[in-house]
Amino acid sequence: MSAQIEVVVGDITELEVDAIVNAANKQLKGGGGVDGAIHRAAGPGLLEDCRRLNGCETGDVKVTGGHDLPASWVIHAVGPVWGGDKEEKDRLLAACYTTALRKAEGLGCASIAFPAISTGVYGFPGDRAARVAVKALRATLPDCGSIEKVVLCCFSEESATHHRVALEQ
Ligand code: AR6
Repeated sequence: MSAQIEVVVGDITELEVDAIVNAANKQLKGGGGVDGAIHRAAGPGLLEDCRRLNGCETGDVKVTGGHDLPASWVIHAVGPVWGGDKEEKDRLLAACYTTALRKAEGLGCASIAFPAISTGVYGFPGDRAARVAVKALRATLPDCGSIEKVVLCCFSEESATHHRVALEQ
């Protein structure tokens, strides 16, 4: 049976899951938004780990430990900046979810939480991003046997509504 996907409103840094996903930048050098919150909560060791990873391409992910976070792992995903070729941006955003989920499976994780990647500073429309996320997760979960729970951790009620609507479709 495929894993359960649940929507919560809250701070991803507080979640007791095996892995949390970060909405990072290509340099993996920290930043604002959820990236800043994760680095603050994890402590300075996270940035030290990130510096050794040699950056990350858009649509791809890199893994570090969770340091002071409740989560054991941080999967740093680089979402696309909205604009230009919309289908290409959809593809890159979907790749973040697919690749992060496969990576979590490879780590033996049973639970993973995602923020709404690219929907803050990177400007991806929230409703469209939620549809892309849910479609990518549903397509990939059957191959990820270790994953029992996926949390879509939204930072606003509006974002949660976008994800709930996407899950109903
Ligand atoms: N927990 C969960 N979600 C959060 C949190 C939190 N603590 N804080 C913000 N969000 P953004 P992006 C939501 O801008 O668009 C950074 O500077 C937020 O409301 O964090 O992928 C990076 O370094 C929004 O819905 O990420 C990159 O340079 C979602 O997380 C750039 O921003 C994503 O917003 C990445 O931009």
